[in-house]
Amino acid sequence: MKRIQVIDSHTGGEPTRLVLEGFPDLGAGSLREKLERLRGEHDRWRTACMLEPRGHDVLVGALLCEPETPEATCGVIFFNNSGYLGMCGHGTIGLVASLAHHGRLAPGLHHIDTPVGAIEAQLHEDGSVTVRNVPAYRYRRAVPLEVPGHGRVHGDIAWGGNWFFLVSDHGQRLELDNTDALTDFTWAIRQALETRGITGEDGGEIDHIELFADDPDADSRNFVLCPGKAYDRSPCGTGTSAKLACLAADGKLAPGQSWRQASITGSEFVAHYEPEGERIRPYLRGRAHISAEASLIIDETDPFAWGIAA
Ligand code: PYC
Repeated sequence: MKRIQVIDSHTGGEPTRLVLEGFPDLGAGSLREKLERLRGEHDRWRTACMLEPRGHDVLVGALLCEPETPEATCGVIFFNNSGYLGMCGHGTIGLVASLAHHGRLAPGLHHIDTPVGAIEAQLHEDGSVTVRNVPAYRYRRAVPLEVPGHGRVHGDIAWGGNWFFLVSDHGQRLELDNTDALTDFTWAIRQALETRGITGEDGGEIDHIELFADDPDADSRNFVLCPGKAYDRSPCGTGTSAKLACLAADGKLAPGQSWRQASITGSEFVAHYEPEGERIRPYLRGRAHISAEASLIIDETDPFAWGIAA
């Protein structure tokens, strides 16, 4: 029997499973190198935690790692049902809330290393967390895309810690009772991007699709399709960062000005940015709640010990 110690939380409805102990030793080196070792040599540990019967499509995993830099409290590698994420905003908020719940972290400022760079997280006295994300930028503006069965849309390509295609002229209804149609539509966009070879800078795969609409209570509402085809129940921290980069590039949001980004479920992040050379530095504030402390058990005689793979 193998045991994996986890804490489950959700940030604005989007779940995070923090792995505290039980994964194989990933050896020395940078978090990028450790991620590649996990992907190349030990990926079944991800699938055991993320896929059914222990996990599900919506879940994001966060593997707690040793810090890479001296000032950091910890390092983290994010993953989900389909693979690995560069950064994860809601997951960072979940990580901080879970470590605080476990008595490992107190209110204050914490440096955290990720495979795509160092970030900071401020745990506030009220339990909310402000994430200072990696720098974000818009790579291309209003890229036309013919989506089979749906017609032409235009999207910005932006980096917020993952690559996003951000679409406003979609004609879709962004409501919780319409998520099947939104999933089909955004999946068709993702496939069309792939078919046409449209990527982020340096060929980075655009694996998150983000739709926007007006919201009566916030500055905007989004629907974000994640790489494994589940939609984000939170406003998506990296997606909100990508949105801030586009707003900044269009001169529609000033540095320091608040942006309230609502999700399709009605949860919210409050965000702002600071200019940083050609890029912007996004800040996102949100709140996570703990939902479970558990040991996942991997019984080698279980035919689905390492998850039900598609
Ligand atoms: O909050 O950055 C985020 C995120 C990425 C995928 C799911 N959530």
